[in-house]
Amino acid sequence: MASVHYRACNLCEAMCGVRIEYEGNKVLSIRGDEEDPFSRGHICPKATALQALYEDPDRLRQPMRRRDGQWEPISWDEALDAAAKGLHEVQQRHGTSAVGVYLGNPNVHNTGSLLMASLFVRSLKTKHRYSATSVDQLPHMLVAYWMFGHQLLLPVPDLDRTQYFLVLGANPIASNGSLMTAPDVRGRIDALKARGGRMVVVDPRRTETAERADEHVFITPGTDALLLLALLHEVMKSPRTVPPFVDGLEVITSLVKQYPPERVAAATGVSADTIRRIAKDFTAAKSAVAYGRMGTSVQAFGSLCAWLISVLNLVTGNFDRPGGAMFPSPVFDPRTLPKALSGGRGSHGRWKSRVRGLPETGGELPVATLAEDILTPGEGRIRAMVTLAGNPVLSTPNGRQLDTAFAGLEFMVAIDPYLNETTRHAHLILPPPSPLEREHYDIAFHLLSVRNTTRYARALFDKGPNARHDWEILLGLGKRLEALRGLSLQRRLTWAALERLGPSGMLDLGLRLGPRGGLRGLSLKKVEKAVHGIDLGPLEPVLPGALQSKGRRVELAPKQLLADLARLEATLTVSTPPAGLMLINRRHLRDNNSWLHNAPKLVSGAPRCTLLVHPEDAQALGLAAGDRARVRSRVGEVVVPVELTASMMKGVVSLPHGYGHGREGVRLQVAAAHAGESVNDLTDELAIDALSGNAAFSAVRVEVSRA
Ligand SMILES: Nc1nc2c(c(=O)[nH]1)N[C@H]1C(S)=C(S)[C@@H](COP(=O)(O)OP(=O)(O)OC[C@H]3O[C@@H](n4cnc5c(=O)[nH]c(N)nc54)[C@H](O)[C@@H]3O)O[C@H]1N2
Ligand SMILES: Nc1nc2c(c(=O)[nH]1)N[C@H]1C(S)=C(S)[C@@H](COP(=O)(O)OP(=O)(O)OC[C@H]3O[C@@H](n4cnc5c(=O)[nH]c(N)nc54)[C@H](O)[C@@H]3O)O[C@H]1N2
Ligand code: SF4
Ligand SMILES: [Mo]
Repeated sequence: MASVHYRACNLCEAMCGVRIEYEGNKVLSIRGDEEDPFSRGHICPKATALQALYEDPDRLRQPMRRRDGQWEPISWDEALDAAAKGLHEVQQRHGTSAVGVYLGNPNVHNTGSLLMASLFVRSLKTKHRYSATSVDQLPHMLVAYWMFGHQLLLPVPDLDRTQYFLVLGANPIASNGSLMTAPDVRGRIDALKARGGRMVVVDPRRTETAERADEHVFITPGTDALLLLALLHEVMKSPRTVPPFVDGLEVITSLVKQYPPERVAAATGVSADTIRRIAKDFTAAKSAVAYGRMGTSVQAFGSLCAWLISVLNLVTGNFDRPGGAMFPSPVFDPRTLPKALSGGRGSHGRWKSRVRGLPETGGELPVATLAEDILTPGEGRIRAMVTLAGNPVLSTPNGRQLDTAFAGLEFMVAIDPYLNETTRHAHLILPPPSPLEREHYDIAFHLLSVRNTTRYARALFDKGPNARHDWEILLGLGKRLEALRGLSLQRRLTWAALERLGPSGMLDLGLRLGPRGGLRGLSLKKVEKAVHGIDLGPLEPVLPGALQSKGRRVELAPKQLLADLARLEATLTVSTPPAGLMLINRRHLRDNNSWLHNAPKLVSGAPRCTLLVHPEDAQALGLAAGDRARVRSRVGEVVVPVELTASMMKGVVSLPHGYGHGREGVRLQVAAAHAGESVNDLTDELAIDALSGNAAFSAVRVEVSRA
């Protein structure tokens, strides 16, 4: 007899409700949950990967050890003991910071990891901590820390109520939204238009999102901060008022005087008239919100962009009010967890990377420095690595260099269900079960959601006795590592208590102690009973109470950001632009970073790892559709098929991110047949947002020729 299970899909940030029909231990179908008040039945093609991941014969189901180039299955106890011992020995030989750790994106989609990974990372006692944050949203977090006093106070566009949606460098129709949890983003954009609202997309490519907008504006990659300053110049021609808890308006008022639209038009490729018109429409709209994502985050001025976007929303009165940028109020709020579990309010510059001297942010170093911190001889060098749900060989700049670095490590442990481009370098792989075999609560994305909701589901399938969840692996390793150093009774009790409590115990506590907790309030049981999730209403104003800064004030003009403007200013005085084309990246609805290419349904159809080139650029290069092009950057080269399209801005070419599965030794049969090339074999580890250290993937200079 078939049964039905409801949960939220955890494969991207949208939190769509899914309805899974199953019989015994078999999935029969996966559909959208029509009764989910938030996602209203919407899902995307990736939801089927929940089944594909569960069934994938390539997914590892037992710990693996590499010996003399051969992989052999071993028991969990053996594996955890060997992993802890290997790490401990490297630390004894070379010091605690000789072990580095990298946390990848799926951690943020994994309830147990989100709750327990910090504890494990702390137990490593290393300063060499890295994560996918520094190839992603790091500038937003740093700016939030400086402006609002907490790295997780991230403003979210109130998509369902805004009348003017200005999108810079995001493609939510393909990505399903980021730092903006909004299931069925397409339907929500249609609703915006149906209520007479307007959407303007600023992007060097006319994307799927731009196609649906009222207006698309091409922009030269990496110049959004200039555009934002010019928009502010126009907006601030009339006097602006800000709430009494906001400091720094005078600084902004005088700063933006230097950026009339004419001054930035040539650099940005956006005409002064267009800038003036957007500024006028933005201020005239009943409500408006500017929203910037990957295109503005992973570029040389990522922090300036994140800052100026919030400034624009703030000075136009579109902050913390319906239709503007708002802060969600999650019922389980990770910001209220003890620092050991959550990472705290934020930090910057407490220590520096060993080789390039880049500052730490939020306790992490920029991953663009990881390879050099492994490869450069000398004191404090990294000799061993732990990767947790990450594939940095494909996802961080100059991936080939990291490939080489990992290959030379004394010891490496990967916590990952696949033998892929990164984990092939490990000595031990510790694989967790697939998403359907674990409970799920979105700890991160309720913080970023366009509506307040809550939802929890238990595991659909029993993981079986011979499997360990991520959190069990993390606690198992942390405990063993500390035991090798001589564990105090108190620490032993702490680990044991956490093992007993588990993620569900922690969730229950957090819900009960949270804003909707209390005697008759929410508990995990109550949330679980509401199988389609609970709608808690639209976002509500929370300022100044929610601010975590001294005196609960917003700093409109943080000194670090003001100082960084000199770097931007310098780009305006360059007389001759460098030669070559500018490379940007893209996402496709059926990709998910580097790791869902082993799901057959998601890779079917025409090959997607192509170089998009404007027809006029192609002609000048002697390239025709279907040709193969050699693309060369400072760090490497790839050969890829060419696709001609006028959707590209002239002078700009685009490759998807997340391909490159042709490397030797990966065990991903389907992906290997759709290998493609890795865009990060071209991106440059020296190209960063100098302020945050975030990777600058946009505007990489490349030479393109016929292969
Ligand atoms: N050039 C370029 N580079 C980019 C980007 C870009 O746009 N352009 N985007 C960047 C962005 S936004 C991100 S987030 C990063 C992603 O970078 P990463 O997080 O390093 O890479 P992913 O491709 O997400 O790989 C995830 C890994 O986690 C494993 N995994 C999946 N689920 C689980 C789980 O539940 N537990 C465990 N233990 N492992 C799991 C997968 O098998 C895979 O090995 O890439 C970045 N890199
Ligand atoms: N289908 C699918 N969905 C995903 C993912 C996936 O890999 N596939 N990954 C998930 C992850 S981890 C994340 S972080 C999100 C990312 O979500 P988004 O940020 O929405 O995704 P991207 O497609 O990277 O959008 C970036 C856009 O910026 C543009 N761009 C590039 N350079 C510039 C520039 O300098 N200025 C401006 N204005 N635009 C520029 C690009 O052309 C692109 O359209 O997506 C998530 N969802
Ligand atoms: S949009 Fe995201 S959450 Fe929704 S079904 Fe697709 S992958 Fe899952
Ligand atoms: Mo990401």
